[in-house]
Amino acid sequence: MSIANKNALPQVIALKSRIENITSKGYAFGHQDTTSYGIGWRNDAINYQSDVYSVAGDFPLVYGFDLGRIEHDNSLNLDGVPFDEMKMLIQKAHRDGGIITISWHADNPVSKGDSWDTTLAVKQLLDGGDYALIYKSWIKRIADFMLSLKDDEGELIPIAFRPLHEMNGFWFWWGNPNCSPEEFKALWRHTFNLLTKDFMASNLLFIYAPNMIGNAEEYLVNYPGDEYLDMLGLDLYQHGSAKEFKKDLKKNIEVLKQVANEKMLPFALTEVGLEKVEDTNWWTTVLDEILENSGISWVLLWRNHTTSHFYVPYPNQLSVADFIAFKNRSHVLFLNDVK
Ligand code: BMA
Repeated sequence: MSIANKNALPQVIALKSRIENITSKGYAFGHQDTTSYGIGWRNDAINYQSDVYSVAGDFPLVYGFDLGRIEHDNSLNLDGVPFDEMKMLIQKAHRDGGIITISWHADNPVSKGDSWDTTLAVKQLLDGGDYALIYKSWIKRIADFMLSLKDDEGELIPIAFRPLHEMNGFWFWWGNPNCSPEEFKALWRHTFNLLTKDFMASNLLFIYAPNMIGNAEEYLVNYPGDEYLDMLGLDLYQHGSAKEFKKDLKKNIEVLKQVANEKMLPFALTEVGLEKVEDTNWWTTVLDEILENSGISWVLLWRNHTTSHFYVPYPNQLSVADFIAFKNRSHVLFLNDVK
């Protein structure tokens, strides 16, 4: 078993093998910000909850969090989650046996706009660039947070980190029209080196995760090299019909699997969903129909923000019954399935 960071801790190696072994039983269910907030509630440090738990009586096996705005040393992330609370929720999820994955919707270091501010930036963040020192200080804050994530014995919690995601999309400043593939690769390697060498963040697995692609060649356009990552991801949302989505999902998983087999890496659907889930049987007839036996390690559904922006059911939502049926399938793994 090899890890890109040669100084990675044993628990990171264990995490990678755990991620690989999940596929012998099925795939894990994941949800972004699941214990931070949901529809009509926010974590209050008294009641530990999740819409997934309210609806299905079990927690996800994969817990997604996001570090956007930690780069400014803010106390809240871009979606209003306090970082000190996030740390506690990560510790709790880890204590319970969950897998933690973290993304980073980084602000634009040049314009100081958000991730979606596509002011050209990437070249200036590399060594010698006008914003290299600023970027380095931002990565230091990422490393400091990662290195503060410790379990009850004081050991570092292993994290599956998914920075600079959806780089083949036009919407983020690190996305393809806003930097060339070569610049992107340089930024990824630079970020990896800063985290693992300069700042010694030894508890990270690195996930490379483009958005929807058409073939393996496209998937690899921004691929920074085998020595710089540990796992492959892919983000894909349903924007049109179920029929179209199923076709795309099937095709994208085939490509992901093909690349993963060649590179001998585990793979996951790192963001998936149908906003508002207005399809009563979406879980069993759309999602799991394609994911069963697909070889993915997990599927992560995006966050439950408001009644017009959510991806998993909350009590009385129209897909609740089907979500429970989905959860009860033996190959769909929630937290209690691994206890
Ligand atoms: C997007 C939306 C945004 C959010 C961002 C980071 O997909 O949910 O509202 O700020 O993810 O979580």
